[in-house]
Amino acid sequence: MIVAGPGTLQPRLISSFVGNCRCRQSTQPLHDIFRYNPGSLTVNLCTIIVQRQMIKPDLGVNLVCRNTDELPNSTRKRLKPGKLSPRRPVPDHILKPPYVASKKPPGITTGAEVHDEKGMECMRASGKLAAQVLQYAGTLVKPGVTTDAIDQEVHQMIIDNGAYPSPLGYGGFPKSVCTSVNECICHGIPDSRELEDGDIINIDVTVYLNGYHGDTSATFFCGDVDDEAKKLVQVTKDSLYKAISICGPGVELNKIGRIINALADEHRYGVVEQFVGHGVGRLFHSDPVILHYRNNERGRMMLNQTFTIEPMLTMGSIHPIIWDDDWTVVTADGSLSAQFEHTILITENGAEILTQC
Ligand SMILES: [Co+2]
Repeated sequence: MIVAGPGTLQPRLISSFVGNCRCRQSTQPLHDIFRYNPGSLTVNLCTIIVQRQMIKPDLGVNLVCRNTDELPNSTRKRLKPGKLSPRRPVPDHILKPPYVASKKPPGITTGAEVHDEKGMECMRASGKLAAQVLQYAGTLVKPGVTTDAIDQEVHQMIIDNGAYPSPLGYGGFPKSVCTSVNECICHGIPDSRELEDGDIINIDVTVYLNGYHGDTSATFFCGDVDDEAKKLVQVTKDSLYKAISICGPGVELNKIGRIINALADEHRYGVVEQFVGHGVGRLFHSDPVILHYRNNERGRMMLNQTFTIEPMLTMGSIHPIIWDDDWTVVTADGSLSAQFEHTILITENGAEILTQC
């Protein structure tokens, strides 16, 4: 298949699940930090690929875990890791993506996901299931509920529907869903932490059904959430829908980042740069890279193509710090972060949101 998109992932691919690498605060341009280097690459779940050597030397400067519990101007406590439950089994009859059995980190493929009729139907089915699971997961969000309990329910519902929870075993990710609470930007691992009144939590669901991934996330309120946090969540959601509204065949991909960044600017929110949207379909992560911030990257949307848009907006710092678990990404200053995500299909008339109930 000939692909005209931003075409190649080189030299700076990013995708939406990272791991085994550390992010850092930097004054360097993003492209320097995230230059793609096949030799030094470790890919993980959802959002980046980084050149590890460039990242590691700064580890000592930017604390991976901070000692201070309190956050400035807030009664909220910093997020801390909880305990993980054992890995949940998946029945033999469920079709598993190839990366599950492989010991190697998942690779990145440079082809766009452009589908024939059958492929589009499969994408609609996996997108719909992902949306249903996400909607159900949202009903579980209440004070006192652990993120592990949400993982348990999500895992069971996906399996009951004959699908595989895509994050489980992707690059070593230990759970079936990502739960990112408060200052967690993305890739939070479900654990023993109980949700608290006033928390916000992003739940990111990806299912693998009949050989196709559907990927979606939303940020939910736990109990009584303050107005500032509510507004961040609403603007983040609005930015996703605004971006989707301009999509269509031949449209430049960089319009997505421009429209999201413009809305964030209006409200003085930050746009996280290191984690991006991605092609999705037969592969969990592929071309194109979808940048959510203002950029001039080349590449256009193609008819019958599927990819995600998944902006992460913050109230303060956009700099990510990754915990020792190699997954959990939090804002450097502990400020809140919200995210919404849909898988979309480029149609003749624009874009169809596949991850809708
Ligand atoms: Co994604």
